[in-house]
Amino acid sequence: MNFKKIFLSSLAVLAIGSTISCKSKKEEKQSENKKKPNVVVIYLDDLGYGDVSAYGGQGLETPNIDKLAAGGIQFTNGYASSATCTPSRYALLTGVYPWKNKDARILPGTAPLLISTTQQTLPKMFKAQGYQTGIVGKWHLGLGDGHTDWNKHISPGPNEVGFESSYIMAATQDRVPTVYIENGDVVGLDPNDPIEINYKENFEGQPTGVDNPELLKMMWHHGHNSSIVNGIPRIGYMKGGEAAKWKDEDMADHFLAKAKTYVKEHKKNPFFLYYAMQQPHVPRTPHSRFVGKSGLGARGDVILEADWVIGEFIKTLEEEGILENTLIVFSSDNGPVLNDGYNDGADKTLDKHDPKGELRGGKYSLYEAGTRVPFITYWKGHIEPKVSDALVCQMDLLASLATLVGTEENTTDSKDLLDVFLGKSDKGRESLVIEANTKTALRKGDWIMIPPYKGPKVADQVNIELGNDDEFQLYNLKQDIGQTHNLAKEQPKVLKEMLASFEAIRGKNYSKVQKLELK
Ligand code: NG6
Ligand code: CA
Repeated sequence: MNFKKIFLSSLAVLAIGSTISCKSKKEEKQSENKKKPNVVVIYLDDLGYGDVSAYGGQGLETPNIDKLAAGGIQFTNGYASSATCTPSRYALLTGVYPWKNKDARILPGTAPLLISTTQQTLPKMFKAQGYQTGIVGKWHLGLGDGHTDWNKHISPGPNEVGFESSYIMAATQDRVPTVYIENGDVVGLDPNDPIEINYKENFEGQPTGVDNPELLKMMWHHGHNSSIVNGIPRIGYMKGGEAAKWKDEDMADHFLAKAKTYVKEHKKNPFFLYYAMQQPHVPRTPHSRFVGKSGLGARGDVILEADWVIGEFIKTLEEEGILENTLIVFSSDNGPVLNDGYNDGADKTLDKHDPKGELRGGKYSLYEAGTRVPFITYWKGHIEPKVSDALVCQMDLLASLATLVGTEENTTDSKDLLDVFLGKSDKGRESLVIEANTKTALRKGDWIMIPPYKGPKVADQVNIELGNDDEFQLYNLKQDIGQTHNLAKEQPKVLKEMLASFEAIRGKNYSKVQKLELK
């Protein structure tokens, strides 16, 4: 026997063997990955607790959202972290309380990226587990370093905080720049017509909402009187970029087409898609198919449009054969507002419809309607449908979805409530600090405590009760969902305990700064 020969041939066998086992391991991993559910977060903008018929909303039918509610877990105590957009989106994507970041406030279109590129995020968590990650829709978390040249590649942005593909509007529909941005580049930009943006002063000779009311198809009520795009006056000044400007009435169809394409192109392997729709935020610009459909004016019409879009999107998941392997989370970034700066008749055409439902307040408010929003988890064939009164927050999705995809997140603020989101438990959070314009309040059990805050009781222009009061406010939400009876004086012991729990989360220093003291 030639030992050398035997040695070499056994080496060859070993080598072939290890290639085979390597390959099969890879295949194993791939097939394991195939079984992992896709996750889609459908996130509306300013949709109220009473805007969805499944939530008791009157005078408006939202059949497609209702289907999600009827076939999934419909949360009645589901919260955005905040009563405005930017902080809520920050909490959703980072799992961190937004009041821990002093810049997490409504951002202008020129603001720098609010999320640090070193911070953990929902899409980064998914990506690390082999997921494909994408965003379609509203961003409003800042872009670049704050000195963005919109004619060059814009970075950092969603692609630098975990989204492998992004198709977004930078801020809001009422703020410039009014263009779509795909993976950091303005879509359809003509280099001979560069975009200039300024939030302080106008560009010479450019018409504005204040000076040129004759050019407007939608009249402004407060703010929103700078540059005019498509006959709609906006917040901020913009010059150039004509070919790239979006058509407001087509935005819903446009984003829907992008979301559908994303699903079709990524369905072979697990994906996380954040679909951030623009409705019913101002300016409310329903496609002509929906104009007049609700009988409640433009706000009702864009809610019907959004509901239709959701139906179409779910149809796509079904047609592509992945609905049963997709967990859908549906929610809204903050509560409702009627007149948010345009005379679009939203406050005149309500009939029986009350966007805040039985709740008090609205967008911008520390009362319930500011942050308590429609919140649904739906996973066909995997979730036993029910209504859950567990206390949950969008901020909890990071820790919870990490568990879903087989990893663990070391988080303080984001709680792992996967069992609650999948309907296996009703044990939600013990407590939650909610936020409105950097002011905070504590929800714990059935109670909510709103510390005394200076400021107007009712926001001037939008006509919404903000929650400011000279006294502590304490409500039992189980008995008094409309927050009509302040129990702070009748229940001093509960109030004391609530303040202690609040301070345990917010820190004693906050109380000191706010001069929160029990008499
Ligand atoms: C406010 C705007 C409001 C809306 C909001 C942001 C004015 C007077 N009001 O400053 O119209 O754009 O910001 O809404 O400009 S959010 O849902 O994105 O937080
Ligand atoms: Ca919003």
